[in-house]
Amino acid sequence: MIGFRISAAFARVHRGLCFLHTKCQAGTAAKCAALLAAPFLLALTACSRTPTYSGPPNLVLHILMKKWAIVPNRIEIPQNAHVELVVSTADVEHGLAVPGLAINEPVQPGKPAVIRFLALKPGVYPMHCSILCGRGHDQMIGAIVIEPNPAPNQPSGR
Ligand SMILES: [Cu+2]
Repeated sequence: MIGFRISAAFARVHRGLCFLHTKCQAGTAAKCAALLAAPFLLALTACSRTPTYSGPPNLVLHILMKKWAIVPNRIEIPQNAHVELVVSTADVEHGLAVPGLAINEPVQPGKPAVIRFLALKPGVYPMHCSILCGRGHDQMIGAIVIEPNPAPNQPSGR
């Protein structure tokens, strides 16, 4: 009886929390626990933060968002730069999203967004507009490229 009550309560909690599917068919407690854990694991991975720094930036870059482009659409940054992006819009509200750097900032007309991050890991990080702004919204794409620093002992030139 107690077991039944616990499992009924567990099922109620599970139904309340499980948003991965509409009709939960989890039959066993183990399956149910796995389903309950999934949203928390997703939440943990979604919580990755933009690496940041203290003090003044050593690289300030201006980005203009407009119907329907991000200007410039390719931004090259040396590894370990203390970056400040000043993002403005020429027309309506847009949003600058760089998922690989955990950046997603709305940009409102007349109010540039200031985004600071530490360019830690070399790579190509696609960026796009994250606020539906009209028919050309999908064209608002680009990339931030973090260039690896040469090894300190590497000879430069020929
Ligand atoms: Cu948009």
